[in-house]
Amino acid sequence: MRAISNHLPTAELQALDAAHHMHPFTANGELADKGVRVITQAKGVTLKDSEGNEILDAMAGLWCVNIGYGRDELADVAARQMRELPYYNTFFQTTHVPAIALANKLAELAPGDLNHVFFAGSGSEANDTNIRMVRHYWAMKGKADKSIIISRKNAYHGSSVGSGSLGGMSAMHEQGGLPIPDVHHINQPNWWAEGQDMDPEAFGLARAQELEEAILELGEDRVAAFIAEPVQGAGGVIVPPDSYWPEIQRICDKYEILLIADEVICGFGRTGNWFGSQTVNIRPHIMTIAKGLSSGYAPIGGSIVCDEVASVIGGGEFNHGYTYSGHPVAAAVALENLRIMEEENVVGHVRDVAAPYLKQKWEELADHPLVGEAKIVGMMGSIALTPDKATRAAFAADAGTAGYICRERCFANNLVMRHVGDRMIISPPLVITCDEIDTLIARARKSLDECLEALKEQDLLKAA
Ligand code: PXG
Repeated sequence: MRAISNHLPTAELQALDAAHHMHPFTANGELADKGVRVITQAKGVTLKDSEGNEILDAMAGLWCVNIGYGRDELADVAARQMRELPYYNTFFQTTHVPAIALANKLAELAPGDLNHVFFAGSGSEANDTNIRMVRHYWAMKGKADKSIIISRKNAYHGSSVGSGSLGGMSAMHEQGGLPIPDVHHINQPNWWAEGQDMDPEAFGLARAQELEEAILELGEDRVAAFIAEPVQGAGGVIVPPDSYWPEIQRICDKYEILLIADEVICGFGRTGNWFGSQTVNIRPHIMTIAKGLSSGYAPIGGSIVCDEVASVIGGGEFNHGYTYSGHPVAAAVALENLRIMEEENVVGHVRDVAAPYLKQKWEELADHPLVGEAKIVGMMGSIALTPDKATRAAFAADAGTAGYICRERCFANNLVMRHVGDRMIISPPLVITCDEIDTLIARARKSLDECLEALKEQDLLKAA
């Protein structure tokens, strides 16, 4: 077989991809007809494709390349670690230096008494760990009936059987027999889509109080934990009203429910603090981490666990773990990523420079005729497309029709901005400069203009 490389013509790479590669969350037949985009290289915030296009990646890959592409330090550390100790496990009373060092570093960075780390290979695996860990915790305390985990509709916690069950994506639950038993979903704090004529703060409070209602209905002695993203990411960057999180914290405290903050997107600087929990001011017992932990350079995730839960779990054998828990190469890469973030004060850059500048420019997009609200926390933002701002109307066409048109215009204008239904979302690398933010906004605005024209031409600018 001929070597497959960047040098093959795009059409040939597309045909080979279509023949043998099954893509995640993709209608593979349709994609094969359309032709997949082949990304060949990347540097800073810019991707290059096989046609030579230079594309500003306003999604940081899949919300993960926080320090930007092309950092040689990470490549060097990975090569060094592979030579020294490419693999060893952390089962059977063994450990290695990268896992020791990374666990110590995470305990130092994490707030409060979140001092213990259980490693996984991804966010999905880490949330599977969390399901078993919180249930086992209560069983160890003699309360085995406390096994229900409350989550939220439209949450994303991963794609494995367990984490996909925690998530509240109905399209995922429709396939493969999800959810597993003893997972309960309450409504999300999405004021734009679901707040009707309520004031946002009153709505935020009402949605938080659904947690209390659920606990009372299910029985306090049955509920183990509540899991949520500080700011929902894959659900469309849904920023909760300020009233939401203090009420959730109050309810978790009152009923002794473990609080799991899924920091897979919000963690490692995305919201302007090391963790989203600090931004929304909550005190989780467990934080799920992945993505920005290694800036996506190596697959690694984990659970950062508080003293109390770790001590109870440590009272016996926890029959759980992954071949790649604390993988030495991934751990070494993550450590180097965190070292760079500290040395270059990436979180400070977000807080003091990039996020305030992006916020100003992003919120100006709300002037656009197609844009209802523009929401942003740190470096994760969303805009709601609407045919009628005054009534916050949805489009008459199927949800996602307008969003898809907009996304296609973005790609044509060399910008990766995603759509979730008819919300457009961004989550750029944290190291993005103000000049690059200007480029991002200019391309977004041009794409919105073109999307508006296309919607008019296709007679789609109609309210439901
Ligand atoms: N929790 C959260 C909050 C996530 O965003 C996961 C867990 C699962 O992590 P892994 O590493 O198993 O993928 C995620 C992942 C999207 C998209 O379309 C988002 C994610 C993954 C894939 C697609 O926005 N987030």
